[in-house]
Amino acid sequence: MRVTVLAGGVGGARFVKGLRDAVEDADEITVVVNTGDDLWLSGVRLQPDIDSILYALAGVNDTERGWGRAGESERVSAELQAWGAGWPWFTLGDLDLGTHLARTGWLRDGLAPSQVAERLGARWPIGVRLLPMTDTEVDTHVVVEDGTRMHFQEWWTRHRASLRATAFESPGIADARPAPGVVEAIEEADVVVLAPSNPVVSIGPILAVPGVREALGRARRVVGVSPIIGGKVVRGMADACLAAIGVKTAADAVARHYGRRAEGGVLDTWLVAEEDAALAPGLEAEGWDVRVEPLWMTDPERSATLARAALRP
Ligand code: GDP
Ligand code: FO1
Ligand code: CA
Repeated sequence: MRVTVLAGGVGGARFVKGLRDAVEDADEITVVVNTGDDLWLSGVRLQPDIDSILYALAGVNDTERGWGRAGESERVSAELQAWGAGWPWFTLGDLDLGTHLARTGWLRDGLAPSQVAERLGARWPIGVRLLPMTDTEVDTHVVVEDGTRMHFQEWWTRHRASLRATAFESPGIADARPAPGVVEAIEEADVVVLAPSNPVVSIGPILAVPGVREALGRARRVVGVSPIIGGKVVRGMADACLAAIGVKTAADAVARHYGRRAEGGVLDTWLVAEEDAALAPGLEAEGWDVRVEPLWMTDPERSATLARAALRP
């Protein structure tokens, strides 16, 4: 069974790990990853969501901190700080820097980000194919209350989403193209799954790449998993992001934000948590195929159970 997942970082990674356990032939999984979080810092290119998924699938991620490598050290970062280089609030771990140096070197050699992702994905037997959503640089920017514009990482990592966001922008996205293989992966999959990732800054940029929505329109079947459980985000800042675009932090509001394919949206089926079962009748009355499932990915077993639920016809 061919499965294509649209995903951000940690929520996406947990889901894809479960999916890899749930399907017999993991080689048939393609993950189209958000690149809106990407940035240039101290001369290297970072791709946080790609790296989060890569490290998690390889089992080398820092599960406590939620980003970067396990067993990390920060000697280079301390030197950068002493030089006054980079961002003092953004740590480039030594092991993680190895990834960024390799990536940046290959980019300098002329490889496209999608070719770089293929190389990065070949180091460990991760099983799945990782594809950046686009080879074009379309870093997400945030506009805050007083009109200031900043990189998403500054808003999130430096300010911890404490500055009220009024808009998320993806400069250059109108001219971006899906990376080679993205459209085919969506069109040829038996099922496309929107992972329980941040709807605004993880799934939003993927859907904003010209051609992706059209490809989803031609897909066999598109299933979405709610990242909101009981009116709350499980972790992260999706609530602050949703508020900025005028969407309530609720599983039914996120479904309506994505929309049904029958009405020009992107989804056929929407998975909500048991805690949100009361929201199902309202969506069903609007024609939605809603399924109530256990959505907590607190261990590999539960993640695999959720993945199986997403694949159920
Ligand atoms: P990020 O790029 O690292 O922020 O990760 P993603 O965008 O892929 O995922 C973040 C989203 O995952 C958040 O909105 C969380 O609510 C959601 N999430 C995290 N863990 C779980 C879980 O166990 N179940 C569900 N349903 N959503 C989760
Ligand atoms: N998050 C932090 O909260 N602090 C950091 O210093 C930090 C460094 C970092 C370096 C590389 C990388 O790939 C991710 C990093 N993150 C850090 C996580 C990242 O800022 C965000 O959580 C994600 O982009 C949101 O998906
Ligand atoms: Ca992200």
